[in-house]
Amino acid sequence: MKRKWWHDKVAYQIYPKSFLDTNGDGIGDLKGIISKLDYLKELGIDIIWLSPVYESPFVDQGYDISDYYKIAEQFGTMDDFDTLVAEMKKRGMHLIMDLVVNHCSDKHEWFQKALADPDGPYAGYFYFREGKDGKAPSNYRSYFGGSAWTKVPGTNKYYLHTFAKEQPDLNWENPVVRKKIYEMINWWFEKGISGFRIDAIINIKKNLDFPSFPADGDDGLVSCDKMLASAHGIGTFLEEMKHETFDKYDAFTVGEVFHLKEDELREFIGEDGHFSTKFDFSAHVLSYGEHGWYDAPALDFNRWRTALFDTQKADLTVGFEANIIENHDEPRGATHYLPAHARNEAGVKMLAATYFLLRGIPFIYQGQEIGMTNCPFELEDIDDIMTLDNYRYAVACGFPEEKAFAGCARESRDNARTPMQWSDAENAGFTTGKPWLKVNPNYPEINVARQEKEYGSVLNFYRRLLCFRKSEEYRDLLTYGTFEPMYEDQERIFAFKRTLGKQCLTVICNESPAERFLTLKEDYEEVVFVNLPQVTRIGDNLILHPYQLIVVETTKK
Ligand code: ISL
Ligand code: CA
Repeated sequence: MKRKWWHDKVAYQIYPKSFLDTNGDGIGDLKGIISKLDYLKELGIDIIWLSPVYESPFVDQGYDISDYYKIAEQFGTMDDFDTLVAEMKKRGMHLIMDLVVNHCSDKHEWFQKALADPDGPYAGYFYFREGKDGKAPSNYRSYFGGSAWTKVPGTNKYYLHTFAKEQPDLNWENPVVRKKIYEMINWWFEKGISGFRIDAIINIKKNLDFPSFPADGDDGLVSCDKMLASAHGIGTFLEEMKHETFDKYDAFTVGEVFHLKEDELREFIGEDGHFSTKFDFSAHVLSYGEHGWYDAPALDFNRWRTALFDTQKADLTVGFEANIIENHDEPRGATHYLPAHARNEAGVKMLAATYFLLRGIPFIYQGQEIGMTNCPFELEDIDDIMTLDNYRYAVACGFPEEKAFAGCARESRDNARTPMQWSDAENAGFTTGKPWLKVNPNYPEINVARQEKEYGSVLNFYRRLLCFRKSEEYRDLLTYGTFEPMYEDQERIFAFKRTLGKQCLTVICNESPAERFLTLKEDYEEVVFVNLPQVTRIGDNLILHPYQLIVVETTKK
């Protein structure tokens, strides 16, 4: 495998609105990020993924862009951005931006011009289609609820939006649109960034017949996923984009790719794939409810382990996946992936190690490194458009309000978006003003300042874990080593082996609340990494304490 500069790197996602506010307006900003670069460097971060900072009406928190060439004034100025890039360069860090080009904001100049002249050239930047029998062209439900078609005022035409109505989908079939997108991408590269995380990218290829499908809900609509699944030929767009942009800059690109067909893996993340890597969402999708978030199933250990292991096995000869525990669209991993009995410091550390010693590029989401948890919300605390939609849908389906809300709150994207907990000062040290979103009330216990001082804190564990991953001794093994599941017959044991040449590490985690006795299948050299100080070994047997993680150097028996 050709070695790439990003293979052994560790990334960190910043959700700028919630990271750190420096001017008291309750909204995080670029200056806040700049002031914490040393903190991130010390944590062991090489790459920062910045969620959107472009000008936006913030209907979907910046994922609705009204000007791709401007920084949102809430976040600062283009000078601040240039300073951020320069300060990161100084520290040997790389910045990747969020590329949101499936759709833009309805306030974008292109869409405004399209509305002003629905038969003119700008209408061709979007999907404007005639209605049928006084109704929308087809029966798609958007991801954020309701029809994916909204009427163009004063006409019989509708425009397509797979997300909110304020996020019209861009017409990738139009070569002028593609050219403008590539120009914009290259403009950002010229500013010194190293790549992109690429939003909702599977959505760019539509089935241009826009057929209706049998309804999958009481609303008579069907998820727009159904139409997207019937579209073919996305690879042509992705290859063109890569050729016109990423290839020229040796960029690192991460696709937000859901629902990949099995035979497409190599095409997407193989050596000459469309992207450097893509996120592994196999664990996340286990919680999709049949009707939305309110009937999301509880996490099942065996399904979770199998999902992650299957990805690892499929990837081995193909490429690298980006491993995440959580992101800005998901509940907090410390709550979501751990059973109630393991929601403690040892459990959080164990979870980190299960992911970060896998093969792939680790991505940490802000606050994960201190074990931030889901937040106790009331309905009026919720900001997120998707949570509110899931709640309304659940109530419309006849679920009692309280139960509907409890289900949606558990899965809410706002869990990840509460302000970063820096200290036990008011508002967790995030702002001196009124935070834009509720601060998790557990900030006096869970915060950076406190964990800096405690040797055994989650934060210090993350630092040690990243050091271990990047140590001279194990870096190559943990980057390029093969993956093999271990002890799969053992309930609630998550274990795997990484091997490179003669070197072998076996990672063993006890997810159960009880002590476990494990007879090692291999010759045991030494324990090289742990989350609990005490390791009990009797001959070839290990006694695993609840939530214990042990990494042993082993040799084949
Ligand atoms: O959030 C999801 C699952 O939890 C997805 O359905 C998500 O909406 C989808 O993956 C696309 O997400 C991305 O694009 C959206 C934006 O709201 C998300 O924040 C972003 O990550 C629209 O731009
Ligand atoms: Ca601010």
